[in-house]
Amino acid sequence: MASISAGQAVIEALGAEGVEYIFGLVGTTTNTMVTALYGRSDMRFLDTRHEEGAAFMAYGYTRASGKPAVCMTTSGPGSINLLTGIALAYKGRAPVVVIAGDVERSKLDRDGAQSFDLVNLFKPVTCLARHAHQTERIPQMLHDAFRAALAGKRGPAFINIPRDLLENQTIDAALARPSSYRPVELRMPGDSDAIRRAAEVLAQAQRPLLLAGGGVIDGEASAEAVALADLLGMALVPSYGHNDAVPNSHALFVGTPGNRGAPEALEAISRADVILALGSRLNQHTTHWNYSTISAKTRIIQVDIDAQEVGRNYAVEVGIVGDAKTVAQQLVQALRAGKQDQRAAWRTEIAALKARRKARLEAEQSLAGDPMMPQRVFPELRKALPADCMVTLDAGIAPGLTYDRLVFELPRTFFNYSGHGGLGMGYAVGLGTKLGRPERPAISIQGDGGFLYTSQEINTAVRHRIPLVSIVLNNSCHGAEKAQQQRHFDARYVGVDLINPRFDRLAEVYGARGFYVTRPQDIAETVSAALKLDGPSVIEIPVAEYFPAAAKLPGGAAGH
Ligand SMILES: Cc1ncc(C[n+]2csc(CCOP(=O)(O)OP(=O)(O)O)c2C)c(N)n1
Ligand SMILES: [Mg+2]
Repeated sequence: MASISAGQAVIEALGAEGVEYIFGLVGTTTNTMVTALYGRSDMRFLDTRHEEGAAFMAYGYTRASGKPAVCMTTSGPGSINLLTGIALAYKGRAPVVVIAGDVERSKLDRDGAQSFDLVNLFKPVTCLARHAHQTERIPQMLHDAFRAALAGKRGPAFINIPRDLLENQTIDAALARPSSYRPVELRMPGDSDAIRRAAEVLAQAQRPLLLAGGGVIDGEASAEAVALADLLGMALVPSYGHNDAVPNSHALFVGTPGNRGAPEALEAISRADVILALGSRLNQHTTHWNYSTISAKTRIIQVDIDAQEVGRNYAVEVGIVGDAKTVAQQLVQALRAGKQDQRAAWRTEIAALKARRKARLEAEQSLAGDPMMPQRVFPELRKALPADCMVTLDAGIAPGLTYDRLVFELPRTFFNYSGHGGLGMGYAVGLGTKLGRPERPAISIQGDGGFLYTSQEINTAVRHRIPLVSIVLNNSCHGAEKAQQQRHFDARYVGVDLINPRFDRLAEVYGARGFYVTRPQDIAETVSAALKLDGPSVIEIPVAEYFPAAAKLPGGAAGH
């Protein structure tokens, strides 16, 4: 058997997985691997200006494409800089495989230069975190990493490789097919008895509601969820953060719940007598984990690929372990056999909630103010964004208005902080989504606070020609926190007011296109023009401060 350099063997193993990009930043410990990419056209080192940007881009790439992503970074601080983004991938169920170079084995555990216990640092935010000890086992460890990253509800995996295992070392060149070391199709049906009991509960329901969670997106179950809702006249509500789980134009779609969502969706949830939580863990923002939104009398059927999630936050009437698509198909089949009630009264109620939401959002078109109220931006965005446009949100109060205001028709078009809550992820995650799905238009929406966290990645976007349209809603403050200080701390403002550069000019300095829009009537046209460019652009829109009436105390249910 021919031998190849160990660094090359790592790259070949990634090639066998169909990896297109390795997101990272160079360092001495990874040069054995990175240089093996020289001259390759099927795989590119996507070098960022900070490792955090690499982790965020990897997250965006895998969430948009559904394919695993890879990060490669060097020992100590280089890999530590990934942590925030990898924690996001952990919360967002994203298969990101991290390959970290480490100092040589003889220098480990001696407080040496750039030497830290990376495996233990990454353990709480990964599904697998391991240290390589033997050159020959490196391919096997990579297989373990991909298997762990893609199993169950998915997540990041971390492999730490001391540099002496790679330098001047060779390895057997034999390549394994992914299907030989990990399942490539994970379709797990629900237990037939549980399906029968769930179908009985659903058939008896008067006001059934389908809560479509992240498992509907990852399990590609949108069409099956809609078929089930159509069959039973179920209200369709995505769980918080997963607006793209079901088509928002559907007649039974109400809106997204949560503090940033539609009150009409919360009303639908509280009115439902049966909730089918499909691929949903009934997350905190959707439900508050109490009976303030969900009625204590409501019967809950929960479907999740991970048995650990079933019954975790609420007592369930029926718990089903299985993949969302297969279980939804099983339920449709079980229920088609019987005659289905059309639930005319419930359908009328759903239509009324929808109409109320529509009127509420349309009224925002007449909001006046200079600078404009941030809500005023959204009717204009609705005009400009194509149905397949991918939208990435940062944290912050103005970007958060998106949850209730933009329309999503296709899965894998909406990306946000996924329960991680880290400000500053929006821009680089948005860049990753565009690489993951280049045929779809992509925008990111962030505030002035969030944008400057990773704005240095405009340079990455320019160098790699990534045509992301980035919209900065500039209220010259950390608005979400200013709202808290105004409401709960007698407006004693500390650390919340900002003085910013002009973001459009910043973009131009980096070599990207910049736009500055002050009038609502210019927004749609500018966004449409920016979406036609073949390189990155930044659109700054000055907006007013906005203090929502319902801001909650820190540590309470409000989240941003
Ligand atoms: C990493 C991180 N640091 C701090 C916070 C707390 N935080 C949440 S929103 C916010 C302000 C966001 O400001 P900006 O991006 O300008 O958006 P705005 O709220 O003004 O619309 C801060 C500091 C956080 N969520 N994440
Ligand atoms: Mg702000």
